[in-house]
Amino acid sequence: MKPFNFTSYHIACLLLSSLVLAQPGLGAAPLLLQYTEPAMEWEMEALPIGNGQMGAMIFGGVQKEQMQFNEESLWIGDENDTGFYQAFGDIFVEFADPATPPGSKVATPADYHRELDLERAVQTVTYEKNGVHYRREAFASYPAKVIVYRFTADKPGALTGTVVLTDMHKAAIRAVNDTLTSVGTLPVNGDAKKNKPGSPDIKPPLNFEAQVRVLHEGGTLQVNKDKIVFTNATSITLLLAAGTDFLQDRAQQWKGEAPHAKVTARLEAAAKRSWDDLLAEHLRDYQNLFKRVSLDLGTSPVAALPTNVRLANFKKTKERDPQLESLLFQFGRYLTIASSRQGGLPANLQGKWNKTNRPHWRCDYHTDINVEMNYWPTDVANLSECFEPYSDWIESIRAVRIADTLKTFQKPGWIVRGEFGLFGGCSWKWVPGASAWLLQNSYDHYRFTGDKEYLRNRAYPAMKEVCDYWVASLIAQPDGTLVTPEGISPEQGPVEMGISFDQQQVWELFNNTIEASTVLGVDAELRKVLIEKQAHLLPPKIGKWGQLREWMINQDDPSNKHRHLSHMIALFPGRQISPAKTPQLAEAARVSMNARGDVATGWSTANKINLWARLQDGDRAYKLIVNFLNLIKSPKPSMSDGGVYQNLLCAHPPFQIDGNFGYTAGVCEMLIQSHLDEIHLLPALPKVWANGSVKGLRARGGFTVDIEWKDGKVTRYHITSAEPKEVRVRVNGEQKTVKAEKQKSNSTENNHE
Ligand code: FUC
Repeated sequence: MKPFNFTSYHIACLLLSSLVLAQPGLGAAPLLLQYTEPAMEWEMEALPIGNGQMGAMIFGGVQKEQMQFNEESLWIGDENDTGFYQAFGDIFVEFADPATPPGSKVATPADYHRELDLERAVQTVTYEKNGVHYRREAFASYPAKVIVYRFTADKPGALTGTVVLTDMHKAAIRAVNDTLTSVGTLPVNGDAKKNKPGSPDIKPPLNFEAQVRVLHEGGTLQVNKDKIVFTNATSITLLLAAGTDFLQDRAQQWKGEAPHAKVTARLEAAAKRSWDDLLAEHLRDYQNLFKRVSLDLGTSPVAALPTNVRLANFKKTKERDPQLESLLFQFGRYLTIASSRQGGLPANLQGKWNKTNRPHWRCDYHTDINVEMNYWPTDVANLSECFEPYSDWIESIRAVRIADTLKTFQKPGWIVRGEFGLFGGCSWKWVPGASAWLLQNSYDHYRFTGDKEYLRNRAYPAMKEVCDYWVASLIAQPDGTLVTPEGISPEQGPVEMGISFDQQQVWELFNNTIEASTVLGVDAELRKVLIEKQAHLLPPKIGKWGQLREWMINQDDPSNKHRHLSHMIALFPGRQISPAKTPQLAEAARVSMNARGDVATGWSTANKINLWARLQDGDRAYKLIVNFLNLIKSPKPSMSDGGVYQNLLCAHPPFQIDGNFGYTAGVCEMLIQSHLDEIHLLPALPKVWANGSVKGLRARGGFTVDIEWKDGKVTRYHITSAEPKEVRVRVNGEQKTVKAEKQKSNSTENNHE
């Protein structure tokens, strides 16, 4: 480990921040991930930018910059098989070292600084070399659908080098004038042939294209074979656009317009605009979403230090770094905006970032917790627009799943396997309860937004289909109890009837569908059937050692430390079990959680934050936050000890983004809960968060909530909604009905003391 070289920048920051007492609201440092060295390693050190449609990981190398990039629809796979999310390519910018004055050593860069600013979604690298100050800035624009990367120097003509585009599928690279282009076709899916020899290609191959436009101020450009050389420029700006002919429409065989025209149009439009104009548009778009929520858990004297240093400090000393806790919370929101935007595809196992064509676990949409966890924070953290890609994707795959379920099980409705792809193809084991879990997210989105059209046209029809599967599949016991057919409790234990995971998923699904049909005033007959079935479902059981049973037959082993907690769905994200309504079952859940322990993979640690929050045990939830802030220094896969890398990406290990989203959801769950038809403020506040504030969180029923607290008690809260309406609030141990005021931009009235 190289000794950390304190630069003047850091000493100044340390002095400044040490003047600030660790009091909330005083001198909150900017939301920066910052480093004093380039990234050497993709997974643990490079920094992500994204606009939903594209993602990029940037290394910040001085002599040679690397930007690895993805386009969200570049998948192999089809309706038969999950396939794999693919890597697209890399852009390299190799600088020719300005002639080093004779006799002088080749200067290394001084004052190197690399940062990702979460408030602007801009990545910046600065350093000084041979008396010249260099600056790079990159962002991914959702409105312009391009990635923009500018390199500048404070000495005219200081930039000479080569721009290289590479392609991960060996597509030919063309260099013409100021543009590099890669064009190629993906095979449909090698796996379908392997898994189901002779299976027909359910869809035609995918065509893809990327273009990089090189703009420059000063100096010259020239083509050199398949590269572009820039000489004595004062600035260069790269514009990247990429696309495929994917169309999210099975009836069109998932095939839309060829990518060339739309990729070219994006670059042409962006090339006509100034850097300032593109940046201003990007900031307006991004900050409209990101700035809705602020979180202040206190300040840290070390907030100005490099992020990797802070993480290492924390791992060694366990000295609280409140601004690291809130930085990681906001990083989850940043990643949601960067990986899931309207008109695009949902965040997969790695969001939109993937460096290989055979990624871990296919970089797909695993259905037995991972893709669901990706969307746990979206509504509560006030990013409801970012849920749309998830909803669009579910809508697009229903027909594929219905056909496969009918063919395989001769049952109506639909279920899925554990591995799940873009086109509805799936692989690995069947997980019958998982399709209901996918739709728990879908219904919860309605509960937050109150959008009846979405409920009527999207969520409810899919929920009814999956209800059809379970009504046709439940097995009546002699005493009339309804149990689910043989299934697995993801991902361990025997195949059994009546496993808790399935029973709880069915209970939630029926409960939500009954509620939805009432809200919509439809399907009274179906509602009656579901009410009757729900009442006869095998309920959660308490076992011999006081635990919440995971199986109907198999005995739970108190020494079982499995990362999955599939029998806890009813506690979170479900609402069948709660301390308020089912105290005995909640206590049994606590016993099971204690038995499972606190060491787990990244996403499992994040899941446990949410579960302990639902048990209203803030100190225990915080213990898992401490565990999640565990700096992991190796991408070597581990099925037990997770945390985060120095770039704050979740380490399963390897990299898996669901833990980032699960962490953000968990912090929200500690501060506000609204699943039981009331808004509970600070339901799981740890002692260490004695003083703080949060603004802009959402509660089910369409409410926006601000909370301030001191010495562990709510001192002020403010609830607004689209239209003024009453709402039940639980605050400081007291239940009351208050009036939420109409949402205004800077409303200060109606603060409750
Ligand atoms: C499930 C989990 C694994 C991993 C994979 C993507 O199989 O059990 O830990 O997260 O999904």
